[in-house]
Amino acid sequence: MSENHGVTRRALAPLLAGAALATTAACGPQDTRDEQPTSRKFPADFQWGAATSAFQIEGSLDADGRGPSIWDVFQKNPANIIDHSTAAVATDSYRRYADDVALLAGANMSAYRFSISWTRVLPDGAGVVNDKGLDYYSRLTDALLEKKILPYATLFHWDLPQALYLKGGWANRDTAKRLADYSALIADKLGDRIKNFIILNEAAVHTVVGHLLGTQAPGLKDANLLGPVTHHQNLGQGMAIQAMRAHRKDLHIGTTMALMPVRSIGSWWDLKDGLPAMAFDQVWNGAYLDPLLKGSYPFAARQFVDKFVKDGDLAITKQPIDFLGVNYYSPSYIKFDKTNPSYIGPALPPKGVPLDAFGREIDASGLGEVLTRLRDDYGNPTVFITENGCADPLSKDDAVISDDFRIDYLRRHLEVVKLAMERGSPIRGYFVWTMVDNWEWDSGYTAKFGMVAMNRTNGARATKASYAWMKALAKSGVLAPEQRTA
Ligand code: GCO
Repeated sequence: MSENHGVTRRALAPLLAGAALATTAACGPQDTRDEQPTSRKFPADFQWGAATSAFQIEGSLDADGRGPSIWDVFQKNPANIIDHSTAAVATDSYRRYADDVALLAGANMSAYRFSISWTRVLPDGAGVVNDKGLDYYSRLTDALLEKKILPYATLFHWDLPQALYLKGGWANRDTAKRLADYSALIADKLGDRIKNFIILNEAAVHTVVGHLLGTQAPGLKDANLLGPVTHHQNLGQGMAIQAMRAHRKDLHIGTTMALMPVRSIGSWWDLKDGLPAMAFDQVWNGAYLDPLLKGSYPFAARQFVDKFVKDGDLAITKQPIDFLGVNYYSPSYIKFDKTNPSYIGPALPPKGVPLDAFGREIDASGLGEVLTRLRDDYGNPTVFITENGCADPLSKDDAVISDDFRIDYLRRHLEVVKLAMERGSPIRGYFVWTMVDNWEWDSGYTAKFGMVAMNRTNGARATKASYAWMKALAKSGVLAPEQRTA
């Protein structure tokens, strides 16, 4: 299997640019020196954490009454997953969650972002509640709190109940209501101890990669779904926030987006490439930011969502949130493409921009761009960086334990975070993606994003260099400057 296969099979539309993406091995380094923050000390109450999602770590897919999700079905077809693996075991976290908590505590983490599997709790997506599934999250929560680690629970990280998919999935407006009911149930059952909730994870990825490119579940390639799937996720999110607040007043509710600065490959005055880039920005970023924070859709998104927006919907999508979760990996480059009906084509980044093993450009300045935009154009919401990280080289079977490239990547992005804070962005925490190498969706086990490696034969965990680095950082709150080896 070629490295490029990994890139092209993977999520983000702008990265589908072809062979040249397979050129570099790991996550750095970048030659240009970025602007540095004045102080390298983060506030004492800044949250340091790691992020995961249920389907990527839990395994035990049939245990204790869990129902099937669209990912259960999708992964059963080996052709859908690069290494033909399944998530049947993953990091075995359903059984080994105590190990995960010990690793978090060992790294001085004060927060943990995980997701709740909708079908563990509601096997059919609605209706009968599976207490054993709820119990798992209750045990995990207690174990975290005992170690003084704050739980941040994501409610929907792409694993839609198959029963709801069979009724139309996100193309069906009713799914929005189902999300709200499920969210209210979680607020009711777990809101006494979990106070921080993230409604959606990266709705843009789920829309585009799951329903247009078809390389993630549910594996559809239907441009007609862009409108309903986008809008019904936004609507469901608004309804879920309202429903949770109606159940409990003491929750901090946010949502997580995959925000990417979109860059035209042309000069700033070159509309030929600039207009497709602006349109893509509105489809990828604006179509989720605007309905939540402004109560509207940007022009390009309106072309496909308008048909599905009913009177009053935008008053529901616009909800006050306690924080916005930002997942950042890379910027995207766009050019005019006459072969694509939308004229939006992925482009290669300028020469010299390094790529990580996953084919993503390593460019921390893009995170700064996103944070500035939230500050200046979106009312400066409280932000948590809910994901950031990079993969070990894909070609290696074993994890890289001396992962200096990851330390370098994390440090560069944290410098940007600190600089943004000094310039007025209220950023309250940072979650590394991820703690233990896990099952990376259609890339299976080939992409390893963890600070901890896992032996897939016996489940044993081995910490990488980045783990020790994060441990020191979370303890001191001081971001060490780059260590240059002579
Ligand atoms: C995403 C998801 C994660 C991924 C991570 C690494 O951003 O795709 O939230 O589930 O595993 O981003 O690709």
